[in-house]
Amino acid sequence: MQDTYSMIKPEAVTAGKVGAILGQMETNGFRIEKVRSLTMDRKTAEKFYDVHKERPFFGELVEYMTSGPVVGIHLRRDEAVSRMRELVGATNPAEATCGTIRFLHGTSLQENAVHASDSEANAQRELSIIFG
Ligand code: FUP
Repeated sequence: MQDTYSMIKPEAVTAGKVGAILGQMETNGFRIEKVRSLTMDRKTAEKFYDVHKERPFFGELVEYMTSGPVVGIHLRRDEAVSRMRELVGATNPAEATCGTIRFLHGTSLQENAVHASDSEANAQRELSIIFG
């Protein structure tokens, strides 16, 4: 069994997609270990996306991710990290495979419905930022 972290982003929470997205994760074999609803402050969002701090979209990304409530999810299954990345789909919803979470619920490159950890080390790092 492997742990991963996912986060439902503000536009999907506001649009009432939380239940559908959690359901899709459970249907795909993930066990939900913890769920936390929160609004990230600037410091937390900057730490969370530290890897992108030199990228041109960093400021907008932090602005967006602190604009409303998010839902942080600690999930578990075999090969959780790679399987969640598959279920989430490409970063840009317009390029995401049919049936993926971003295909179904994302609205733009920035407002792409969910985050999913891209490695086991990042999953542990992100879980500790959000769940302590
Ligand atoms: P992903 O791992 O698929 O979430 O994508 P990245 O780590 O590359 O990017 C993190 C987030 O930054 C994306 F979810 C959306 C946002 N982003 C932009 O807003 N503009 C870009 O050009 C690239 C990413």
